[in-house]
Amino acid sequence: MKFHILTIACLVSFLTQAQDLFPFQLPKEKPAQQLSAAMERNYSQYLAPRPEHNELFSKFKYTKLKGFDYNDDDGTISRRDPSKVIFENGKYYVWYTKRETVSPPRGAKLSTDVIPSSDWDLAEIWYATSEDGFTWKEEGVAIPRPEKPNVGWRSVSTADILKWKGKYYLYYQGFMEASGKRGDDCPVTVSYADSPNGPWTPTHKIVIPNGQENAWDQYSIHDPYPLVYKGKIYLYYKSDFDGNPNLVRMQGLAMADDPLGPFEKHPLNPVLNSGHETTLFPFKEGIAALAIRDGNEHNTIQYAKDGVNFEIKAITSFMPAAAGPYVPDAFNSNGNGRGITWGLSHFINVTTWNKNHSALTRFDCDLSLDVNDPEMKKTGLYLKPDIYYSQGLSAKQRKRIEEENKKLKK
Ligand code: AAL
Repeated sequence: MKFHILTIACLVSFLTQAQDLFPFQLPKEKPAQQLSAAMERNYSQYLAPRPEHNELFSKFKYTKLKGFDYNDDDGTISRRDPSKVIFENGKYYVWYTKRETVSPPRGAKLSTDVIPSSDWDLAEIWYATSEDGFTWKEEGVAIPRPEKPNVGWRSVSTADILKWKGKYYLYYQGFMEASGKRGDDCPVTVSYADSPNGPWTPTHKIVIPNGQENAWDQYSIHDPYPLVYKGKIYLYYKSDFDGNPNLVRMQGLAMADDPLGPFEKHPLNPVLNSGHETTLFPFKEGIAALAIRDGNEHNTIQYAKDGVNFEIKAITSFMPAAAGPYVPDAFNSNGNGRGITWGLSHFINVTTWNKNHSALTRFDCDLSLDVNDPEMKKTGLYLKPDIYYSQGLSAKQRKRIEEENKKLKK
């Protein structure tokens, strides 16, 4: 009898355990069984349990653009920080920082009225148009540097575009001293026009001011990025703070009912704890964001149902720097954001430091609810060993390792 009871008990425990084993086929929905923390979040945190079905996961593919000349990469011409791409008058438009100077950047100490301190010093906002997004025609300057002492007299850079009630607004960083003299300090100003071809009227006013003393954004307001959301202008921006060498970069939100302000900063700022430049787009009823480098959550794609409280929805790699996507519904998503599939971004390390300049590039991805491109949903990156070795140990690190070896042998 004892023997029988034992067998039955073993059988029952075996059957219950068997029931709880995680199935061979990955269930689409969270299975009703106890899960490890990793499996729990695989179902609760991401839009789908596998990246192929996760609408906010994508890899990124890059294509060299045609139509931009860089003076044989001698560092005297730079193009960087593209705006969102918009489609108007039968073609795509983009705005970007263009520096054309007598020399490459030489750092704050060596900078003069004509020698730039940084890649975005002594710059202007230019624009280009394209029929297909691959070949671009540089059309000319949209925002020149204004006369001293107007906002941006030293440099205007890093623009982004808003279309609101039939008018166009360019928001951009306005420097009043060479970047690097004291951090990368600047506020944001705005110009407006009746057509994307201009002419642009500068307001000469600070529209997104620096934060008050001791606030995270007291010195810099970077990368203004306007979207229309819930009938309002939601302008995301980045600030760098905590002073060198602890510099940290996070992103905040300022909202307005009128493009010329007043903009009210969100009380919960910063709303993204990671990312360098700002790249966001309406997605379903909320807003999605690319958090590229910097911060604990670098290399993630995030989503906030309310445009404010962002959560990680995908982890990826090789993200586009300073991306300006083509966001067809940037200004009219009406709570049904469709996502993005391409845009322009920049490479800042095209050459060596003494010929430093940046170049615009095209990126493609599938972060769209309307496109299903399985090639963009593969997580692997097949990089040649050279790429790894080019990011290899520094001389200082080699020295540390030598010391460690020596210690062992003593
Ligand atoms: C960029 C942006 C801002 C910074 C500098 C130029 O990538 O974050 O624009 O000021 O670097």
